[in-house]
Amino acid sequence: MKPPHEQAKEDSRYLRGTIMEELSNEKALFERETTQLLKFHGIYQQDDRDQRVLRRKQGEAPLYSVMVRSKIPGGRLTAKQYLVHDALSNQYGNGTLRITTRQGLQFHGVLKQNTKAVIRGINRELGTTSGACGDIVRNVMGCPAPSNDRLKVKVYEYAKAVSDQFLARSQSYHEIWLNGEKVSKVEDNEPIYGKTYLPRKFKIALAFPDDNCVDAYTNDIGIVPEIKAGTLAGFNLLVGGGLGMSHGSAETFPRLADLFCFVTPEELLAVTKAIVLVQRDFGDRVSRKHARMKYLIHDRGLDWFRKEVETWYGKKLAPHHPIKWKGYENHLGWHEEGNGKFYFGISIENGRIADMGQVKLKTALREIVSQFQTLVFLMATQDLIISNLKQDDKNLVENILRRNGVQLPSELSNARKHSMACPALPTCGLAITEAERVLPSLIDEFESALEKLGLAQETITIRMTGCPNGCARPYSSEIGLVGRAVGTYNIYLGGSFDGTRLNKLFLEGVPKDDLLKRLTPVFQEFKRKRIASERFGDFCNRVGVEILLKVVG
Ligand code: SRM
Ligand code: SF4
Repeated sequence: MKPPHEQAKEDSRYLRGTIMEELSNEKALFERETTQLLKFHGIYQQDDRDQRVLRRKQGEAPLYSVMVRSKIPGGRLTAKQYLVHDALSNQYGNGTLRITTRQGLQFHGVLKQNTKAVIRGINRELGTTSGACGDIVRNVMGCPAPSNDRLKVKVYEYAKAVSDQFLARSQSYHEIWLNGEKVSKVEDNEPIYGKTYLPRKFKIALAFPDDNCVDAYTNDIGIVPEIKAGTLAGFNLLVGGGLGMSHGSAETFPRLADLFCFVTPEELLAVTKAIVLVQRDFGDRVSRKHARMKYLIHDRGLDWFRKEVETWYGKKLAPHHPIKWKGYENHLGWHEEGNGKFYFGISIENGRIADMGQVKLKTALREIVSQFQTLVFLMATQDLIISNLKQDDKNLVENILRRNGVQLPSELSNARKHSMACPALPTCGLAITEAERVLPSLIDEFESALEKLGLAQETITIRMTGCPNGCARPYSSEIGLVGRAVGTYNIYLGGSFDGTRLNKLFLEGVPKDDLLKRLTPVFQEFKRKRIASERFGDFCNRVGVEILLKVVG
């Protein structure tokens, strides 16, 4: 007998379930079984956790709404697509938009009865929410930096082809959200996924070796192009990355992907498909905590995995080539993109696009995108690029930002520009404690502490999450702050700046107000004992957490 979560997928008639019926009832919430299917359509049912306890005391039901996530391969949006998200978030959401750590865009606070209007609005501009969540291949990430470089354009086309290959083929999305009726007489079928889709979410990212801004090693598949003598020789593939874990459960852990094989451009689609099929057939469908491909590879070994992929692919795989990583770019500020055009990377604190007090970020972006009809590129660092601008536009763009109280990247500290937090409270149902709402003030404190030590120029990645699931990728940062209990965090140290090494647990259960106090001696030791221009993460890794613990006392 199948476990209930697998049986539910099988019985859902390719993700239909009773979504259509429930959309037309009066209830404020979807039924529990339906919420699992809704994820495949890009929707999460949530309730306002700030109000949960009070409402319970008053005998009222939780305040339900949904989060809707747009799936945006490579984070690329036309001006119209960006503006429709902006308008829909005002009309149907909580008035904010949130750039995700996988280059998606989220609406929070959408009432059940408005879900369809939001999804229709997105699709009208040729966007989609299908496959943004659920046990399926999620948004395929790629470096967002606009470029007219012939090879980069070509590589992007391959990334798009990989993304397209894994789109759901079922008509259920169209039926439920767009047409209300069957669009095709052809029987539904999912040639890659089958009726039960994948055992768990599946993530793919493409990164150039000179810029790991998408954190390729934290994905189920990382795709790394190899350019030789001005031509695209092929791609090195990484497999088995993933970050989610649970506190106190040693069988769950973050894992970086292994270098796996080298493929020619012609082989890329077939080999990535074979990898997904191996995970489909052998991934754990009983325990969802153990269902990601990283556990399959960890348990059975890379040699076993390779044989299975070769069986599906029908050929031997070529060994991988060495990759020389050169860092990661945050793409903030002005850059040339070719053909006399420029792009501008704008830092968005924790990805939240909102008008708050004097800072009218959302208004400013709307004005810029409408006036200059710029393309918009969302970054895996929760920031945003506007592109296709002329030299003469530069001052005008900066003036719009200034007029709306938005700081330019050059005016922000390194600590702020290199930090990320997940949404956590009040929307995330899994949050143990705060992240997005407390990181900005924590960064204020970090800024002044680093400045006092003469370390303000250091670029140190600081990432915070409200639980151990790892949505802001805290385990691949130099300082990871992971919610442990209400108001307390585990501190992780020693990851590399470019995301090619995981950090290690340093201290457990530190109250929020003590975080800086516990880290200051480490910063002081770094200042005293770093070698030449050694980075903070490399220093912590070289010295080791055991020695650093003695420093903290
Ligand atoms: Fe995540 C679940 C938000 C990137 C690992 N994640 C969730 C949910 C949907 C909570 C839930 O299941 O009820 C969060 C919704 C919160 C909210 O209110 O919006 C949530 N995850 C996010 C986002 C929005 C965080 C952000 O700051 O941007 C990111 C959306 C990306 C996107 O556009 O698709 C997001 N999540 C990630 C990443 C980072 C990445 O993929 O690069 C990870 C770690 C990498 C990985 O997958 O291993 C991540 N999220 C998880 C997990 C743990 C998965 C695991 O293997 O154990 C969960 C929980 C789960 O799946 O059961 C989760
Ligand atoms: Fe929610 Fe945890 Fe992800 Fe933060 S890390 S968004 S608290 S699931």
